[in-house]
Amino acid sequence: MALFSQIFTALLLLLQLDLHLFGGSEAAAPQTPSCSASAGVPGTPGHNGAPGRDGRDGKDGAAGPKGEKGEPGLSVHGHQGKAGPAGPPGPTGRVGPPGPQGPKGVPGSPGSVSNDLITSLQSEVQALKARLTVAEKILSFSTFRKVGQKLFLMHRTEATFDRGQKLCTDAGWTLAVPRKEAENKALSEMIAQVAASHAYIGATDREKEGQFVDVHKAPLTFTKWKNGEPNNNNGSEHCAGIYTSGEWNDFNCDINRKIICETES
Ligand SMILES: [Ca+2]
Ligand SMILES: [Ca+2]
Repeated sequence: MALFSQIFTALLLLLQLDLHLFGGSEAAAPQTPSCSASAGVPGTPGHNGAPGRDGRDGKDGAAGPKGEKGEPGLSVHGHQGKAGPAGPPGPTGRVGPPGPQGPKGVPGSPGSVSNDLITSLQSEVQALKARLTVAEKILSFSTFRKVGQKLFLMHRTEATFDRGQKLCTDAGWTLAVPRKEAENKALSEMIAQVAASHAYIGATDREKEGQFVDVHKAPLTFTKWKNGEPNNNNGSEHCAGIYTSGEWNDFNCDINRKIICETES
């Protein structure tokens, strides 16, 4: 039995020593009260072990940001690829605002109008101008009467005997001279129609006092003098006139009075 206890104690010592050599930091095993021993000297730290083996691969990470668009690629022969087919036409756009006025063009070359055509056109223009002139003159007359083939026209303005004659001749007519009662009546009615009292007629005794002649210097074949006329009042009445009553009087030629012209229709 004593031998067994000594063996057991020796094993404990060996075990304790082994713990100090390989454990280091472990606390010393409790000693049996029956054995007394002093603490051993700490051993020197051991060397670092060899690196361990690589660990297993980690899980896939999140997708990174989208990269920038690259340059067009080149074909295998080093040339840029052909453009694709044209796409379908797009919708018609809105009508834009009018553009600015363009520069003035150069004058065109003279045409090749024949001389005959020019002459014809000039003739037509002259004819139209003549008709227009007559039309304008007709418009200057306020009223007219037709007796048989004779047409009487009263001018819108009053004038002296000489001025009145010119107004008539400018239109291609003459100062009216009634040749019969129907014509004399027509003139008196025209005077009344414009609310006038009298008008000149184409008869004068300027060349020989008391002998009245018409505008063609022919003796009068019809007269209707008022009683006591022509009286050549003050020695200055040489131009005949007619009242609304149809009666005649010799007047001063320089006074403005109604003017009636005549023409054959
Ligand atoms: Ca007279
Ligand atoms: Ca008189």
